[in-house]
Amino acid sequence: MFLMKDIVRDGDPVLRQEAADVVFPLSEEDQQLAKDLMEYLVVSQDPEQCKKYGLRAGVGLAAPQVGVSKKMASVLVPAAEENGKSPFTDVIINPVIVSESVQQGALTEGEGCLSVDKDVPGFVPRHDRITLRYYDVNGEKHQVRLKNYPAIVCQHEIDHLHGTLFYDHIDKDQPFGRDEDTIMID
Ligand code: UDB
Ligand code: ZN
Repeated sequence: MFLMKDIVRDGDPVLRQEAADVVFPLSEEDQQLAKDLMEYLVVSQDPEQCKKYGLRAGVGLAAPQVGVSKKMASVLVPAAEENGKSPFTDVIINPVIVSESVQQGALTEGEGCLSVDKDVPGFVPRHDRITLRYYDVNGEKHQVRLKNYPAIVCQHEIDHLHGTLFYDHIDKDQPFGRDEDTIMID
């Protein structure tokens, strides 16, 4: 099981690398990685276990964040955040955003990251809606349409697979500046 000590922090070059495609069928090692990435989220979202293991409650975790430069990430959006409409939970492998809305969206609270210990205030403009194509652990291909919070989480995780961190998107001169038509998502 992953603990905070296993999570790679900003400054480690692995977080800036382009991750490699995952090969199917998954090796034993990659299967275990998929399980562990999801387990971290499940355990960390349980208040008791979160405290017991000293975790930060996570909604997504990408393989490079545990030092593995492969295109794999787990996403677990808790029910309350799903907005009732586009729930999303899976381990996403070799994900590609095949289309995206012109409409931008940003989290009201800004973003943080399990790999970034400091607070970086500011809006992180992203696409409000995306069509995501990915493979699951069984090698099955999925194509899903996501919006609002689940779409933001997936874009954050996919960024990790390309060496991008959330604060790269924050306007340095006007961190809380935004286009008139950017939707705010809580
Ligand atoms: C997070 N957690 O996991 F709505 F149970 C953030 C951290 C950086 C604050 C730990 C988070 O948003 N927690 C959360 C939210 C809920 C319900 C809940 C926990 N990430 C994931 C990450 O760093 N992945 O690489 C940061 C998010 C910011 C926007 C999307 C991902
Ligand atoms: Zn992150």
